Amino acid sequence: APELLAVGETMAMVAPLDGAPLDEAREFRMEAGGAESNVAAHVAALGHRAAWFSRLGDDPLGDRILRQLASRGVDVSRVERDAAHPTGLYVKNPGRGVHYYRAGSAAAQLAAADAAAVDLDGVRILHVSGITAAISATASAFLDALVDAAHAAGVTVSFDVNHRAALWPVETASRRLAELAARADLVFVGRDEAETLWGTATADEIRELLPGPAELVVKDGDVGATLFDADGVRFVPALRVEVLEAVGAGDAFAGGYLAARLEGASADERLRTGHVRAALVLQTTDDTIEEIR
Ligand code: KDG
Repeated sequence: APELLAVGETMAMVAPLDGAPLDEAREFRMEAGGAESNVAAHVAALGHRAAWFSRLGDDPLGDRILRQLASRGVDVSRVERDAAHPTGLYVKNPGRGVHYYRAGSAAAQLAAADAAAVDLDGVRILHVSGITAAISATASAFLDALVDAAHAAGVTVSFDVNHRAALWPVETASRRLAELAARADLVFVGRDEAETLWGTATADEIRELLPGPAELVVKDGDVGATLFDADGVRFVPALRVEVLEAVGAGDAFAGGYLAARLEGASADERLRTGHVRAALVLQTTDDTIEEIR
């Protein structure tokens, strides 16, 4: 069984090769892009058994994602295919954000009843994110059912808030993401993201808002990350790096943290491993780091 199972939509990500704006770029690359599968890839790269579950279209983009994730060491054997709905797509416009083509995707069709088919046997950590709650009403219900199933099975639930402003209004996200975070055992959230969602300014204020999770990790960009757990509060500063592109750095941090956690590492070591993985991704235009592995 995998030590970590990550669940959530992965799309085909298209990005201009040379960082040129989308309306001018002439050459592109296409990689598997999904916050949760990125986490699985980092955990696998650090030597752990990591699997990813979602649903892909029964189309060439789906085939390509499966092949790319497998080549990053992720177990994709549980992934489902949907012949009636396509694999989602997203396109990066360097320096200006991303464009999603994911409405009606295969992953958005996941529904509460599908959670029962997700095999949690032997899994130590289930990693999910707020993106799944945002992509469709049925996927949101699937996420609730999956979290319930994990709790019932004694599997640790790791939740990255991952607010994506392009997917839903902030008022909706604010309420829903706080509720999901409160039900997780381990929560990752950005300080900025929390400010946008909940108006909290500091890590302490976020902990006051989310006293429930046994582990709460507040990431404050290039400043550092703070862990709140039963032993108290730990802060570890980020590494100083030249930032090329930040997409995927949060996933890298979570992957590093979770891999160290699987090893029983200390709080400081978990935070440090998160920073090291994030630093690798910050120095590339990839969402993950297959070439640095
Ligand atoms: O964290 C990186 C993700 O944002 C990216 O891979 C795409 O999963 C994605 C999303 O929904 O934004």
